[in-house]
Amino acid sequence: MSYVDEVIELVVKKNPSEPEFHQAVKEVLESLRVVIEANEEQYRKDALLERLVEPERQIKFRVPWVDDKGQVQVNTGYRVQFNSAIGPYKGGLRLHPSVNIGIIKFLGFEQIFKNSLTGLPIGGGKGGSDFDPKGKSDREVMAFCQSFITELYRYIGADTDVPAGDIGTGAREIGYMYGQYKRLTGLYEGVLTGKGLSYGGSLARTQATGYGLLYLTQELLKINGKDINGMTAVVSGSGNVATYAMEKAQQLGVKVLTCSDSNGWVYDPEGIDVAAIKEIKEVKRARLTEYKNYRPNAEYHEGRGVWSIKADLALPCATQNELLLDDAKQLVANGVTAVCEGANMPTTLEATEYLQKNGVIFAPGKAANAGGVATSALEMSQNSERLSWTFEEVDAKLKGIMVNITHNMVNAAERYGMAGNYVAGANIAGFEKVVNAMNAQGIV
Ligand code: NDP
Ligand code: 2IT
Repeated sequence: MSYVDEVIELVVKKNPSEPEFHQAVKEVLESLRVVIEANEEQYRKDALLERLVEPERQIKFRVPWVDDKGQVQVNTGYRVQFNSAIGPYKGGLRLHPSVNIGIIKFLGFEQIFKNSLTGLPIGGGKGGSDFDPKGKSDREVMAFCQSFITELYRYIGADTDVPAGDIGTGAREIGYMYGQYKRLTGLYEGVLTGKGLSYGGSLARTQATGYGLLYLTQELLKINGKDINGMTAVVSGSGNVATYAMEKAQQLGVKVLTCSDSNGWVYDPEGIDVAAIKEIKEVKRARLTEYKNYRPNAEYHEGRGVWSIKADLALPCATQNELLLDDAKQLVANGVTAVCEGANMPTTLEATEYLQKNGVIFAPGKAANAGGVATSALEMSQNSERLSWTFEEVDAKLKGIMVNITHNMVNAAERYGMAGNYVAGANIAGFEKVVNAMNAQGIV
């Protein structure tokens, strides 16, 4: 059996009931097959892949807090410190009822290669909890965040592990976590990113993932001889990534037709009103059903359905496995040009394969959504030098990073005879630096 197949089998056997982690490992290792086979003997001897798929450390803890009725609630907290070969662990904290160790491991594994692709010195990690911020009062969210950090604070730090936002963790949650970290340690340091601008946050971090997604999409289309200006797009999600993806898309001359939340989706043939989405989601923390109050001509549908609308671009920006094989077939039938992932692993393996086989330009999340973590690393730099850069400076750096990632991904695929396969390109480009650093640092 080949080394790649052996390690995939090992991962499934050692980590049963973690299907998302299996999926992430399969996607990466399958696409690295050529690279690994070229070095198989040495990698096998060094157990390189076994080390790569085993997190350096996994922390799991109890998070008790008191709700507004005086009832004690108990959640589970996680932090997976996956790989520190190229820098301190870096990655977000997801707060969603679906969170379990397999989800955090898939996200942490992806994060290793994504962070490497940014070209910045950050290792891979991820954390979170099965806590659901939806419908909770600010006090309840604060009680949870304080309890979460009261355990996690001993494992994180500006030079060891720097968490940030993800699903369910935005500026409010980061603020409460930062306050508690500072209270417990007495340190005013850049231990979290995505902070508010008044206490060490970076301009453009809020916009970074969505804007970065569009910078990469624009560049990738250009490389393929196409102009993004004048295209149409279908977007899923209506959170941080989706909102700023829609905003930048519109700035680049794209008409955005849809967005969604976990209850339903809107179709606005005149183009989504991003200011309305911001008010509904960021200010009111309400549901998309409200969108019709702002745009009476738009349609609201329960359930899922954004991929049924004909468009040039599909930008999944909500969650994992939200674009399935049938959706891919529908997109292809509707003549989609490109699918670029704002979310982490939103497209299933079968759907990805179908899109690639049918000539759709497909940009994987670990490249396409790397703008968020890249700008987090820029926030770390600003915190270290105790200075803050202007919006224009950060945005220009973000754009440069995304353009670089695009070319590195395209070139890596070509180098290994897989031109146009950007999944392979991103994985190869991300893998090379990490492996180089792991080899240089010996068996650790
Ligand atoms: P938010 O919490 O701001 O928004 C998430 C959006 O996705 C909401 O519209 C939410 O709907 C929807 N959603 C979440 N879970 C589900 C689900 N199970 N089914 C259907 N819809 C769902 O998160 P972000 O925008 O920050 O994150 C979105 C994706 O982007 C995630 O995959 C995340 O890992 C990834 N990402 C985020 C980065 C960041 O900087 N924030 C950076 C890189 C990637 P509802 O409100 O109804 O739950
Ligand atoms: O998936 C991701 O890259 C993020 N949620 C952002 C991580 C970060 O550290 O900014």
